[in-house]
Amino acid sequence: MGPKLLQLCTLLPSTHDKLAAHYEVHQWPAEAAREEWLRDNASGVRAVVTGGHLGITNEMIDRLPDLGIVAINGVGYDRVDLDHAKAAGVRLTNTPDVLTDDVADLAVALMLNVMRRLPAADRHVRDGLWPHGPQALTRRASGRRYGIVGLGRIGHAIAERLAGFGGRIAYSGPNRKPVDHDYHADVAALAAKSDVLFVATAASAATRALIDRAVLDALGPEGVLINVARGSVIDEDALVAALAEGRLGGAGLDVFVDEPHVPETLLGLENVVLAPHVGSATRETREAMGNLMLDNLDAFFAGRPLPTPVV
Ligand code: 8YV
Repeated sequence: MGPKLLQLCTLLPSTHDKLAAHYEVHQWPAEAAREEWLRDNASGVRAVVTGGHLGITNEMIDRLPDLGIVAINGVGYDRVDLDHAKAAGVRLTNTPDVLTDDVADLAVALMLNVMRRLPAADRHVRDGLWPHGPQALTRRASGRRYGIVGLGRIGHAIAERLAGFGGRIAYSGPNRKPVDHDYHADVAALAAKSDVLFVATAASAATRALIDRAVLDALGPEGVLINVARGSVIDEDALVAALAEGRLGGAGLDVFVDEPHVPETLLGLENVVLAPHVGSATRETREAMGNLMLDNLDAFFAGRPLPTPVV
Protein backbone atom coordinates (compact mmCIF):
# COMPACT_ATOMS: atom_id res chain seq x y z
CA MET A 1 0.00 0.00 0.00
CA GLY A 2 1.48 3.36 -1.04
CA PRO A 3 1.09 6.76 0.63
CA LYS A 4 -2.40 7.75 1.76
CA LEU A 5 -4.02 10.13 -0.70
CA LEU A 6 -7.32 12.02 -0.72
CA GLN A 7 -9.00 12.56 -4.10
CA LEU A 8 -11.27 15.62 -4.24
CA CYS A 9 -12.04 15.73 -7.98
CA THR A 10 -13.20 13.26 -10.61
CA LEU A 11 -10.46 11.78 -12.79
CA LEU A 12 -10.37 9.73 -15.98
CA PRO A 13 -10.75 6.02 -15.13
CA SER A 14 -7.27 5.38 -16.60
CA THR A 15 -5.74 8.10 -14.37
CA HIS A 16 -7.59 6.76 -11.37
CA ASP A 17 -6.29 3.24 -12.05
CA LYS A 18 -2.69 4.45 -12.28
CA LEU A 19 -3.16 6.42 -9.05
CA ALA A 20 -4.69 3.46 -7.24
CA ALA A 21 -1.76 1.24 -8.29
CA HIS A 22 0.68 3.34 -6.23
CA TYR A 23 -1.36 5.11 -3.57
CA GLU A 24 -3.96 4.31 -0.94
CA VAL A 25 -6.71 6.41 -2.56
CA HIS A 26 -9.59 7.75 -0.48
CA GLN A 27 -12.53 9.47 -2.14
CA TRP A 28 -13.84 12.68 -0.55
CA PRO A 29 -17.34 11.72 0.63
CA ALA A 30 -20.63 13.60 0.20
CA GLU A 31 -21.01 16.69 2.39
CA ALA A 32 -22.98 15.04 5.21
CA ALA A 33 -20.25 12.44 5.78
CA ARG A 34 -17.21 14.74 5.67
CA GLU A 35 -16.84 15.57 9.37
CA GLU A 36 -16.87 11.92 10.32
CA TRP A 37 -14.46 11.08 7.50
CA LEU A 38 -11.99 13.72 8.67
CA ARG A 39 -12.23 12.52 12.27
CA ASP A 40 -11.49 8.92 11.29
CA ASN A 41 -9.14 9.37 8.31
CA ALA A 42 -7.40 12.76 8.28
CA SER A 43 -4.38 11.44 10.09
CA GLY A 44 -1.80 10.01 7.70
CA VAL A 45 -3.12 11.70 4.53
CA ARG A 46 0.10 12.71 2.70
CA ALA A 47 -1.35 13.96 -0.59
CA VAL A 48 -4.47 15.59 -2.02
CA VAL A 49 -5.50 15.49 -5.68
CA THR A 50 -7.88 18.25 -6.72
CA GLY A 51 -9.16 20.14 -9.78
CA GLY A 52 -8.13 23.62 -10.85
CA HIS A 53 -11.67 24.90 -10.35
CA LEU A 54 -11.91 23.23 -6.87
CA GLY A 55 -8.55 23.87 -5.25
CA ILE A 56 -8.39 23.31 -1.50
CA THR A 57 -9.44 25.49 1.43
CA ASN A 58 -7.10 26.66 4.18
CA GLU A 59 -9.29 24.84 6.69
CA MET A 60 -8.83 21.58 4.83
CA ILE A 61 -5.05 22.03 4.72
CA ASP A 62 -5.10 22.67 8.47
CA ARG A 63 -7.16 19.56 9.13
CA LEU A 64 -4.72 17.23 7.34
CA PRO A 65 -1.74 17.27 9.72
CA ASP A 66 0.46 14.97 7.60
CA LEU A 67 -0.24 16.64 4.25
CA GLY A 68 2.88 17.09 2.11
CA ILE A 69 1.57 17.86 -1.38
CA VAL A 70 -1.53 19.11 -3.18
CA ALA A 71 -1.46 18.02 -6.84
CA ILE A 72 -3.88 20.00 -9.01
CA ASN A 73 -5.21 18.21 -12.06
CA GLY A 74 -5.43 21.53 -13.90
CA VAL A 75 -3.40 24.65 -14.61
CA GLY A 76 -5.30 27.19 -12.48
CA TYR A 77 -4.37 27.51 -8.80
CA ASP A 78 -6.57 30.45 -7.92
CA ARG A 79 -8.53 28.33 -5.43
CA VAL A 80 -5.46 27.74 -3.27
CA ASP A 81 -4.01 30.28 -0.82
CA LEU A 82 -0.33 29.99 -1.77
CA ASP A 83 0.94 31.76 1.35
CA HIS A 84 -1.05 29.42 3.54
CA ALA A 85 0.23 26.34 1.72
CA LYS A 86 3.80 27.63 2.01
CA ALA A 87 3.39 28.35 5.73
CA ALA A 88 1.94 24.87 6.28
CA GLY A 89 4.93 23.32 4.48
CA VAL A 90 2.69 21.91 1.72
CA ARG A 91 3.97 21.69 -1.87
CA LEU A 92 1.61 22.53 -4.73
CA THR A 93 1.78 21.40 -8.35
CA ASN A 94 -0.36 22.02 -11.44
CA THR A 95 -0.53 20.82 -15.07
CA PRO A 96 0.55 23.66 -17.39
CA ASP A 97 1.28 23.35 -21.12
CA VAL A 98 -0.51 20.05 -21.77
CA LEU A 99 -3.91 21.78 -21.93
CA THR A 100 -2.88 24.99 -23.70
CA ASP A 101 -3.88 23.91 -27.24
CA ASP A 102 -7.31 22.63 -26.23
CA VAL A 103 -8.21 25.78 -24.30
CA ALA A 104 -7.03 27.98 -27.19
CA ASP A 105 -9.03 25.85 -29.64
CA LEU A 106 -12.14 26.31 -27.53
CA ALA A 107 -11.63 30.08 -27.34
CA VAL A 108 -11.58 30.32 -31.14
CA ALA A 109 -14.50 27.89 -31.42
CA LEU A 110 -16.54 30.08 -29.09
CA MET A 111 -15.76 33.15 -31.19
CA LEU A 112 -16.90 31.38 -34.37
CA ASN A 113 -20.00 30.04 -32.66
CA VAL A 114 -21.01 33.46 -31.36
CA MET A 115 -20.29 35.40 -34.56
CA ARG A 116 -21.57 32.82 -37.07
CA ARG A 117 -24.42 31.74 -34.73
CA LEU A 118 -23.75 28.02 -35.19
CA PRO A 119 -26.08 26.88 -32.38
CA ALA A 120 -28.93 28.75 -34.14
CA ALA A 121 -27.86 27.36 -37.54
CA ASP A 122 -27.97 23.82 -36.20
CA ARG A 123 -31.42 24.42 -34.70
CA HIS A 124 -32.61 25.98 -37.99
CA VAL A 125 -31.86 22.72 -39.79
CA ARG A 126 -33.03 20.33 -37.07
CA ASP A 127 -36.30 22.21 -36.49
CA GLY A 128 -37.14 21.93 -40.23
CA LEU A 129 -37.06 25.70 -40.76
CA TRP A 130 -34.68 25.66 -43.75
CA PRO A 131 -37.35 24.92 -46.42
CA HIS A 132 -39.23 27.98 -45.14
CA GLY A 133 -36.32 30.37 -45.48
CA PRO A 134 -32.69 30.97 -44.65
CA GLN A 135 -31.23 31.62 -41.23
CA ALA A 136 -30.78 35.33 -40.45
CA LEU A 137 -27.41 36.70 -41.56
CA THR A 138 -24.60 36.55 -39.04
CA ARG A 139 -21.30 38.44 -38.56
CA ARG A 140 -17.87 37.87 -40.14
CA ALA A 141 -15.29 36.50 -37.72
CA SER A 142 -12.19 36.94 -39.93
CA GLY A 143 -10.22 40.14 -40.41
CA ARG A 144 -11.26 41.65 -37.09
CA ARG A 145 -9.45 43.51 -34.34
CA TYR A 146 -8.73 40.85 -31.74
CA GLY A 147 -7.80 41.78 -28.18
CA ILE A 148 -6.28 39.26 -25.79
CA VAL A 149 -6.32 39.91 -22.06
CA GLY A 150 -3.31 37.98 -20.76
CA LEU A 151 -0.68 36.89 -23.28
CA GLY A 152 0.56 33.90 -21.27
CA ARG A 153 0.71 30.35 -22.59
CA ILE A 154 -2.99 30.17 -23.49
CA GLY A 155 -3.24 33.78 -24.69
CA HIS A 156 -0.24 33.20 -26.92
CA ALA A 157 -1.78 30.02 -28.36
CA ILE A 158 -4.98 31.97 -29.11
CA ALA A 159 -2.90 34.63 -30.89
CA GLU A 160 -1.18 31.93 -32.99
CA ARG A 161 -4.54 30.60 -34.11
CA LEU A 162 -5.89 34.10 -34.83
CA ALA A 163 -2.89 34.85 -37.05
CA GLY A 164 -4.66 32.66 -39.62
CA PHE A 165 -7.75 34.88 -39.50
CA GLY A 166 -6.10 38.06 -40.82
CA GLY A 167 -6.97 41.19 -38.88
CA ARG A 168 -5.00 42.78 -36.04
CA ILE A 169 -4.01 41.32 -32.71
CA ALA A 170 -3.42 43.41 -29.58
CA TYR A 171 -3.06 42.44 -25.94
CA SER A 172 -2.97 43.66 -22.39
CA GLY A 173 -1.28 42.36 -19.26
CA PRO A 174 1.05 43.51 -16.52
CA ASN A 175 4.06 43.55 -18.86
CA ARG A 176 4.85 44.15 -22.49
CA LYS A 177 6.03 40.96 -24.24
CA PRO A 178 8.61 40.53 -27.00
CA VAL A 179 5.95 40.19 -29.73
CA ASP A 180 4.83 42.34 -32.65
CA HIS A 181 1.24 42.80 -31.43
CA ASP A 182 0.12 46.17 -30.04
CA TYR A 183 0.27 46.44 -26.26
CA HIS A 184 -2.22 48.30 -24.07
CA ALA A 185 -1.47 48.48 -20.35
CA ASP A 186 -5.11 49.39 -19.77
CA VAL A 187 -7.78 46.73 -20.47
CA ALA A 188 -10.49 49.31 -21.28
CA ALA A 189 -8.14 50.88 -23.86
CA LEU A 190 -7.60 47.41 -25.38
CA ALA A 191 -11.37 46.77 -25.40
CA ALA A 192 -12.00 50.11 -27.17
CA LYS A 193 -9.70 48.93 -29.97
CA SER A 194 -11.13 45.38 -30.19
CA ASP A 195 -14.04 43.73 -32.00
CA VAL A 196 -13.46 40.49 -30.09
CA LEU A 197 -11.92 40.44 -26.61
CA PHE A 198 -10.49 37.12 -25.38
CA VAL A 199 -10.01 36.71 -21.64
CA ALA A 200 -7.09 34.33 -21.01
CA THR A 201 -5.52 35.73 -17.87
CA ALA A 202 -4.91 33.79 -14.66
CA ALA A 203 -7.39 34.52 -11.89
CA SER A 204 -5.94 36.27 -8.85
CA ALA A 205 -6.76 39.11 -6.48
CA ALA A 206 -5.22 41.45 -9.08
CA THR A 207 -7.50 40.27 -11.91
CA ARG A 208 -10.75 39.91 -9.92
CA ALA A 209 -13.55 41.66 -11.89
CA LEU A 210 -10.90 43.10 -14.20
CA ILE A 211 -13.50 43.04 -16.97
CA ASP A 212 -15.94 45.52 -15.46
CA ARG A 213 -18.68 47.74 -16.85
CA ALA A 214 -16.18 50.26 -18.22
CA VAL A 215 -14.38 47.52 -20.20
CA LEU A 216 -17.66 46.05 -21.48
CA ASP A 217 -18.90 49.48 -22.54
CA ALA A 218 -15.60 50.12 -24.32
CA LEU A 219 -16.07 46.84 -26.23
CA GLY A 220 -19.54 48.07 -27.12
CA PRO A 221 -22.77 46.90 -28.78
CA GLU A 222 -20.96 45.26 -31.72
CA GLY A 223 -18.21 43.74 -29.56
CA VAL A 224 -17.86 40.11 -28.55
CA LEU A 225 -16.36 38.83 -25.28
CA ILE A 226 -14.86 35.34 -24.98
CA ASN A 227 -13.93 33.96 -21.53
CA VAL A 228 -11.90 30.75 -21.12
CA ALA A 229 -10.12 31.88 -17.94
CA ARG A 230 -12.20 32.04 -14.76
CA GLY A 231 -15.62 33.53 -14.02
CA SER A 232 -14.09 35.71 -11.32
CA VAL A 233 -12.09 37.73 -13.86
CA ILE A 234 -15.35 39.26 -15.10
CA ASP A 235 -17.92 41.29 -13.18
CA GLU A 236 -20.62 38.76 -14.11
CA ASP A 237 -23.57 40.96 -13.10
CA ALA A 238 -22.21 43.75 -15.30
CA LEU A 239 -21.74 41.26 -18.16
CA VAL A 240 -25.28 39.90 -17.90
CA ALA A 241 -26.70 43.44 -17.77
CA ALA A 242 -24.62 44.57 -20.79
CA LEU A 243 -25.76 41.58 -22.85
CA ALA A 244 -29.41 41.86 -21.82
CA GLU A 245 -29.49 45.63 -22.51
CA GLY A 246 -27.75 45.32 -25.89
CA ARG A 247 -24.69 47.31 -24.73
CA LEU A 248 -22.51 44.30 -25.62
CA GLY A 249 -22.82 42.44 -28.92
CA GLY A 250 -22.29 38.88 -27.72
CA ALA A 251 -20.34 36.51 -25.52
CA GLY A 252 -18.87 33.01 -25.57
CA LEU A 253 -18.42 31.74 -22.03
CA ASP A 254 -16.80 28.55 -20.75
CA VAL A 255 -16.44 29.69 -17.14
CA PHE A 256 -18.73 31.29 -14.59
CA VAL A 257 -18.58 32.72 -11.09
CA ASP A 258 -20.69 30.04 -9.37
CA GLU A 259 -20.14 26.89 -11.46
CA PRO A 260 -22.06 24.79 -12.28
CA HIS A 261 -24.73 27.46 -11.87
CA VAL A 262 -25.15 29.88 -14.76
CA PRO A 263 -27.05 33.19 -14.45
CA GLU A 264 -30.61 32.48 -15.59
CA THR A 265 -30.75 35.55 -17.88
CA LEU A 266 -27.94 34.17 -20.05
CA LEU A 267 -30.01 31.08 -20.90
CA GLY A 268 -32.51 33.22 -22.78
CA LEU A 269 -30.03 35.24 -24.86
CA GLU A 270 -29.41 34.31 -28.52
CA ASN A 271 -26.16 36.30 -28.72
CA VAL A 272 -24.52 34.11 -26.07
CA VAL A 273 -22.89 30.69 -26.44
CA LEU A 274 -22.41 28.75 -23.22
CA ALA A 275 -20.11 25.84 -22.42
CA PRO A 276 -19.85 23.85 -19.15
CA HIS A 277 -16.14 24.56 -18.41
CA VAL A 278 -14.79 22.22 -21.08
CA GLY A 279 -11.63 24.06 -22.18
CA SER A 280 -9.38 21.12 -21.33
CA ALA A 281 -12.03 18.42 -21.62
CA THR A 282 -10.74 16.23 -24.42
CA ARG A 283 -9.69 12.62 -23.81
CA GLU A 284 -6.17 13.35 -25.03
CA THR A 285 -5.62 16.35 -22.79
CA ARG A 286 -7.25 14.92 -19.70
CA GLU A 287 -5.01 11.85 -20.09
CA ALA A 288 -1.92 14.09 -20.37
CA MET A 289 -3.04 16.19 -17.38
CA GLY A 290 -3.51 13.04 -15.32
CA ASN A 291 -0.05 11.76 -16.26
CA LEU A 292 1.60 15.06 -15.34
CA MET A 293 -0.28 15.18 -12.05
CA LEU A 294 0.94 11.61 -11.33
CA ASP A 295 4.52 12.53 -12.30
CA ASN A 296 4.43 15.31 -9.74
CA LEU A 297 3.17 13.00 -7.00
CA ASP A 298 5.70 10.29 -7.85
CA ALA A 299 8.55 12.82 -7.85
CA PHE A 300 7.46 14.18 -4.48
CA PHE A 301 7.40 10.77 -2.84
CA ALA A 302 10.68 9.74 -4.48
CA GLY A 303 12.36 12.93 -3.24
CA ARG A 304 13.01 14.15 -6.81
CA PRO A 305 12.49 17.74 -8.07
CA LEU A 306 8.83 18.36 -8.91
CA PRO A 307 8.20 18.63 -12.68
CA THR A 308 5.71 21.51 -12.47
CA PRO A 309 5.76 23.08 -9.01
CA VAL A 310 3.75 26.14 -7.97
CA VAL A 311 4.80 26.11 -4.30
C1 8YV B 1 -10.55 21.88 -15.25
C2 8YV B 1 -9.23 24.06 -15.24
O1 8YV B 1 -11.69 22.47 -14.82
O2 8YV B 1 -6.97 23.61 -15.67
C3 8YV B 1 -7.78 24.29 -15.06
O3 8YV B 1 -7.42 25.21 -14.31
O4 8YV B 1 -10.02 24.83 -14.83
C4 8YV B 1 -9.70 22.86 -15.99
O5 8YV B 1 -8.74 22.25 -16.74
C5 8YV B 1 -10.08 21.11 -14.07
O6 8YV B 1 -8.92 21.56 -13.48
C6 8YV B 1 -10.09 19.64 -14.31
O7 8YV B 1 -9.80 18.95 -13.14
